[in-house]
Amino acid sequence: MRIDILTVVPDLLQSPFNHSILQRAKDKGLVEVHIHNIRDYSTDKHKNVDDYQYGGGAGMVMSIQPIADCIEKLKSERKYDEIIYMTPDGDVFDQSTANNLSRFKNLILLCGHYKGVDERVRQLYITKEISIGSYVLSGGELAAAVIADSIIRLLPGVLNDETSALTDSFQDDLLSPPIYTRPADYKGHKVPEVLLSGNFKKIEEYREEEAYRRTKERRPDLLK
Ligand code: 6GU
Repeated sequence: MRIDILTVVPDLLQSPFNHSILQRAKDKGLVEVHIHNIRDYSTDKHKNVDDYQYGGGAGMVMSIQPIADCIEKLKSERKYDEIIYMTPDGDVFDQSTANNLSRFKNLILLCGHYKGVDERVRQLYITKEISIGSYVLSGGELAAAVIADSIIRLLPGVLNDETSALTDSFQDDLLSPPIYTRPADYKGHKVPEVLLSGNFKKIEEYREEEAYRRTKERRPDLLK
């Protein structure tokens, strides 16, 4: 998979992709992440990327020209499955969207900044709009990192234990059960006996029950 991220703050996106699982995915050649600085595409003599809003009002609007030129260049090089605009008024992101996007080959993520992009960018280029929740971020960059992470970890071969993405919270609409590692007794706080029993049927039952209990308590909305 190839992910192209368009931003006016490329520095914000360097670090997330150079660690841990995402770094390993890149090293294994399973994903390429390309960060593009929208400012590099500005034909304005001051390399401006934003301007005042027509009709008046506070806040700057990202101009169409540099974004359009960047997207046109990318589109001339390969076919994109989705061109996604990161915006608080988009569809709220969830695991099923992550699953769907992980099947694609080429994605563009456009990060909004300031008041957002000129509406014509959305009309002409954007095929999908995503929000990561009902709160406002300073820009779409952290949201783009969130969705890229959730997609990349689903690509076959990225996780060590191939089944481990399948047992994630949300993957079957349930939260994960509690987990423990050594020691079995920490200052009198003990690991549940069943997990030490070696009885795999009992262990599976315990985990299912606990996953259900936790979901009912914390996220009853997932059970509907
Ligand atoms: Cl995608 N962008 C911004 N700026 N704020 C958000 C968001 C995106 N999702 C939730 N809040």
